[in-house]
Amino acid sequence: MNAPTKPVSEKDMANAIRALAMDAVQKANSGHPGMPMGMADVATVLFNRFITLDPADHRWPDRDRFVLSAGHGSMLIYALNHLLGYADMPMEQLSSFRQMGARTAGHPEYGHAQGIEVTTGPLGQGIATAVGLALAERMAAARFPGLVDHWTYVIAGDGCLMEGISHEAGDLAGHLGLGRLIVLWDDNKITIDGDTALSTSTDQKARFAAYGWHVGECDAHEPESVATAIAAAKADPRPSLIACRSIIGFGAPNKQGSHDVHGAPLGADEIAAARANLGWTDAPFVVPDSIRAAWAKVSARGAVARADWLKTLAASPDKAAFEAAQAADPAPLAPAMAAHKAKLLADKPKVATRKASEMALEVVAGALPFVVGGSADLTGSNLTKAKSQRPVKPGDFGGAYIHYGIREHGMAAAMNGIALHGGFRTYGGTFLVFADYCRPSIRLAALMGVPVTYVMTHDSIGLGEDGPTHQPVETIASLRAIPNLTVLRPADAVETAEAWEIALNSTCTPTLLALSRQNLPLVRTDAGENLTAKGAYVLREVAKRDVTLIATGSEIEIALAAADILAAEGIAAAVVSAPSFELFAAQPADYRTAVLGTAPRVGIEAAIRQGWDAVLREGDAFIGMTGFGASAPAPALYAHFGITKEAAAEAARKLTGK
Ligand SMILES: Cc1ncc(C[n+]2csc(CCOP(=O)(O)OP(=O)(O)O)c2C)c(N)n1
Ligand SMILES: [Mg+2]
Repeated sequence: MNAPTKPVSEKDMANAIRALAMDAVQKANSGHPGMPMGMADVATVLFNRFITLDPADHRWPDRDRFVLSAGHGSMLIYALNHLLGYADMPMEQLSSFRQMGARTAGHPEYGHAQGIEVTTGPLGQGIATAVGLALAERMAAARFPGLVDHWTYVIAGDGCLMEGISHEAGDLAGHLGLGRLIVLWDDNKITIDGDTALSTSTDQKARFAAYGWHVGECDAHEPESVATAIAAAKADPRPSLIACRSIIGFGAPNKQGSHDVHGAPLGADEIAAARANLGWTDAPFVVPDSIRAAWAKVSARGAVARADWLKTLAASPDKAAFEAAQAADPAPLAPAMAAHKAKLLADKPKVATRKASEMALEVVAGALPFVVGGSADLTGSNLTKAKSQRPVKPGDFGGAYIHYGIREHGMAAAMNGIALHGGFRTYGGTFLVFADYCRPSIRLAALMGVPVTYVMTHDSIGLGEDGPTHQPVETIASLRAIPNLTVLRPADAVETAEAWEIALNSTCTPTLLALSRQNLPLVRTDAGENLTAKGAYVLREVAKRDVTLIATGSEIEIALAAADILAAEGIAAAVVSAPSFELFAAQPADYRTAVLGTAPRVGIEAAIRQGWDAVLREGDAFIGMTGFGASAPAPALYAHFGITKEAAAEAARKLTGK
């Protein structure tokens, strides 16, 4: 008779995570074993008893979301996803941790592997993105009751809570009462430099309580303590922070509790000591079948839940509407926008592009019910609210407009979460100069490939009297530097409508609209083809070019006026509108050559020249800014900084020698 096998405990399940984390970091000779080892027990209880997901369908819309905000602990999520049985996370992925081509990147990357909901690593982004996930869950639940009913769980470290964005995110979540958000704080009192006492004295629980959160605590190495705390968090209607008192590197007898285990391999001797200490007898990258079977039960529970949900969906009168929101198909926008653009051509409105954006948004909101937006307290300036959009409020999530408050960074991260959740397309507004306050989240949107839209108004010295603190000069160049971000600076109401169509048809690239405060004339005379989508196009052609004037946004008006001056002098100037350098760069070479021509070129943009080498050559001229702006009315600023039709004409004369 075989000896009875010892039943597998949650401690055993957690030790599998610890062993895999130690072994993968050791093999890679790089990585962070301390966090996965310290939080292995918490993660085990969380997944074993609470989280519902099904690795057989990682896109199941009603799955619980798990965000590893402390992204340096990536081996925690890779080990979990391996043990849960995701098909794309076999043991070979763990043994090639951090190597070229492996899905097990240094930090968890959305889209590299199933079950990674959010790219994390820049501390604080995960918790702030999770606020967007939890908000989207409530908004979707309000629209489709009975079909959407899930939780967002976050594991965050001391670093995530020290980052400023955690304040914006915590405040917003507390205000909105996002009770399905549960943050498990790895309260290990250690960061890279050593004890957290080196750099912080904050009572984090009091801080989150002040935001209106439920706060709890647990012993991170006692499964019942963890389970009790999570159950209490679930029972409370507020968002929850659970301080999980943990020991970093738990299990490594000589190194645990010290910053030495944060981000370096334990070494062969300490791994051997940890194996002995934990009673883990298996070889590296080997998990006993009994422990695998225990983890498989977690996935089996999720599979049952998903099967039930599919039955509910099949019987739901909302099935078609739910699936349409999931697909977020922008097709209905095209005819509505065509009618809008035809009306623009007839009416020829002279409006700021921020106003043109508002006009386009009315069309968007009418055509695409899954679009939700907001602004960081600048709704009346950004003009981001369509009339039909009701505000989202605590306890009333049926609205489509989010008052983000003065929290640009939190907004940009929440937008990522809303987009990643699915069921919505989303946008958010602020002044362009405050793109810098959003930048880490914009960068992650671009890296993850989430098609959010930034509505950034007051895009140059043209905003006038608010002065240089508010006048972007280097901002557009710095945004053009972000890979996989489409920056659009439309020149009139037609280009602005086209820009919105580009944004909403984008599938894996975020879009940033740089919009004017000041009024601009309608320069387009037809709207058959979306010319903005080409990035740059010939707005005014001449028989034989002496010079090509290339401008963006509000400076198109200047380019056209300069061309008129030159024409009167017998100098033939073509005008190229260049709303997006990225889209232009993606055009075939022969198109780009035809648009830019061979004649001398003058670039005009009320911003610094950096980046204009995309369209200007050695010897071409640039009319723009060389430093910060000033506080004065816009026309006086343009004259003062020499961004005028006269200056453009003079530059053209010099280049052509005429
Ligand atoms: C925005 C940002 N700043 C700095 C880092 C580098 N960094 C990675 S982990 C870490 C310390 C984090 O401490 P904690 O969250 O307590 O993690 P633990 O050491 O407990 O695993 C730092 C500074 C980062 N990843 N992101
Ligand atoms: Mg820590």
